[in-house]
Amino acid sequence: MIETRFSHLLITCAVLCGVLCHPGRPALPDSPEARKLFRLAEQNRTNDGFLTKAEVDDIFTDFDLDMDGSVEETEFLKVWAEKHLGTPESGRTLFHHADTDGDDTLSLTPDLARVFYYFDRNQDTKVSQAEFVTVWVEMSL
Ligand SMILES: [Ca+2]
Ligand SMILES: [Ca+2]
Ligand SMILES: [Ca+2]
Repeated sequence: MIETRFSHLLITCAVLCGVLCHPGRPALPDSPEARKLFRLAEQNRTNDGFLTKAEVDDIFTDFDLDMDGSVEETEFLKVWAEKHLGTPESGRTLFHHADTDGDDTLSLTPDLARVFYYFDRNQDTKVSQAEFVTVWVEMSL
């Protein structure tokens, strides 16, 4: 009886360790926030299950609060918090990964063009939910 309980405890520990020790490395990266964002953005123009470049640009426009054509870190983190997209740390990390030319602002060119190219793993000019979530999680780590 005690031995059974002990082995249950061991299994529970092993499962917990597996989850806790590799929080960023599940077999398939997943993020409920990214999936929610994808679903909302994906339907913005064509409700076809894929994000087009125009739909990705619309996400950018959502973040550009003062509509000056570029997204500063403060704008990004404000919208990030409003949309409940995750911790401020992961928001900051994602922002700086998306800022591909390192000038501390996100712009349509070159940043968003490069980000879209990066999202579109199989180069079919549209982004599936799996592609979006995978790259989103990679960029926020
Ligand atoms: Ca779409
Ligand atoms: Ca702006
Ligand atoms: Ca930039």
